[in-house]
Amino acid sequence: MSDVLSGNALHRRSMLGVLAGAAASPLLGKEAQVTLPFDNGERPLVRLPQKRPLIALTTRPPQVETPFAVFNQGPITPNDAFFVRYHLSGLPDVIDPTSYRLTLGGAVERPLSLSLAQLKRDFPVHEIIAVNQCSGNSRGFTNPRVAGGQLGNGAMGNARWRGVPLRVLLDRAGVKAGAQQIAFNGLDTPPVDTVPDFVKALDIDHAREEDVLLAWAMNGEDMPYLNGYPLRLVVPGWYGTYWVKHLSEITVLDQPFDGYWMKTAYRIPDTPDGSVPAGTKPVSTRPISRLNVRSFLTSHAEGARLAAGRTTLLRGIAFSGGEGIAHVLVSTDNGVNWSEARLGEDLGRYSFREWQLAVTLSAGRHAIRVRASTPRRETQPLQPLWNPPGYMRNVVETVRVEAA
Ligand SMILES: Nc1nc2c(c(=O)[nH]1)N[C@H]1C(S)=C(S)[C@@H](COP(=O)(O)O)O[C@H]1N2
Ligand SMILES: [Mo]
Repeated sequence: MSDVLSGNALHRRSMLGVLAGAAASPLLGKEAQVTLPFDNGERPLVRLPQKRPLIALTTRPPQVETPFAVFNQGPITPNDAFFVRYHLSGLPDVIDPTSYRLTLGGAVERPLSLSLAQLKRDFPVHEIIAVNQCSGNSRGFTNPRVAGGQLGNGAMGNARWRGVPLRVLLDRAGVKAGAQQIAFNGLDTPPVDTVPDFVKALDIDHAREEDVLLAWAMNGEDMPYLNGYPLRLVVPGWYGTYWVKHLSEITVLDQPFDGYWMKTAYRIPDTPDGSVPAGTKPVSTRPISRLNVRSFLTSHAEGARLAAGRTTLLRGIAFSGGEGIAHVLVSTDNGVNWSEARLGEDLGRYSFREWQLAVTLSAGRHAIRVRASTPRRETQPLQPLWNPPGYMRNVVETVRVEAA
């Protein structure tokens, strides 16, 4: 029985309800619904185990995004507000932390089978703050529209992850010469045999980088059930698809992994920026990898009203695929003039970085735009990039406000 399930009776009931495939409990009343700012953007708010009400995309499997206002409350996304994404409806109904084992096998000298207690006790512990963002975050804004989960901007979050570096376990097992990739499998399963199990792979050199973790804690607590209890892969700087949850099986391969979720799904056009002209098909594709740079205004929502002629503090967040943030520029006149925002505390190169800028706006409507860049000068495009799966949106955002 997991810590989650052995908690209070209410928790236990709702967890089992979700895991048995019952609908997540919808909220009632006026607050039950939100509208994301694109066509067919009406979404119910739902309650899932260990979560506050979040914006539902699907309930089976559970897929929810974070209400955007949460990102204005600090650079760390609280566990109970963190988004949830699953592909397969077969979630493990009970995970017993005493019988749970992580296996590491394949092209190694000494295969491992480790309990959670051993993982926590017998290896060096490493912590990192990193953004987990779904490749399809913001897909609902894609124009022309594309198939896939129509997400707003809430399929991302920033947390402090604690665990053991994968490299340490690889060294303990002794990777054989000629190993090429490492495959990762979790405890969730396909509902029917025709759907391929969710397995992801990393190149061996990448898997050996010191920041790639097998994490059991998130923001100082056990991994929330729906974020991968008891152990998940953390691949800082890379899209969430690689961050395999309920991780149970690691396999060292002497050839590239060719499972569906690498060979067919989660691929982007093999062009420098991963895009193709809107509505066209790529000639060839490659697996998605690093996050591109993004920034958001979090202090003011579309249509917000503020006082004209007075100082207003604009605030927001920025992040990149592992380089940190060098500059955030803000325009209050739809991109004609730009001012440099002041950056908040540096929590590491994979983290959200807060920014703020005091502005005084005259009466009238203003289009606020935010543009971040990295130390190596990667910056956000002024026009959206497009690709058929609707991945990697990072256009300079525009929020219209009214000063009066
Ligand atoms: N076992 C398992 N791990 C998974 C997935 C999944 O479906 N099953 N989805 C991946 C995808 S696409 C994303 S974006 C992240 C989301 O992490 P979260 O649910 O903790 O927010 O989990 C990844 N890990
Ligand atoms: Mo994802």
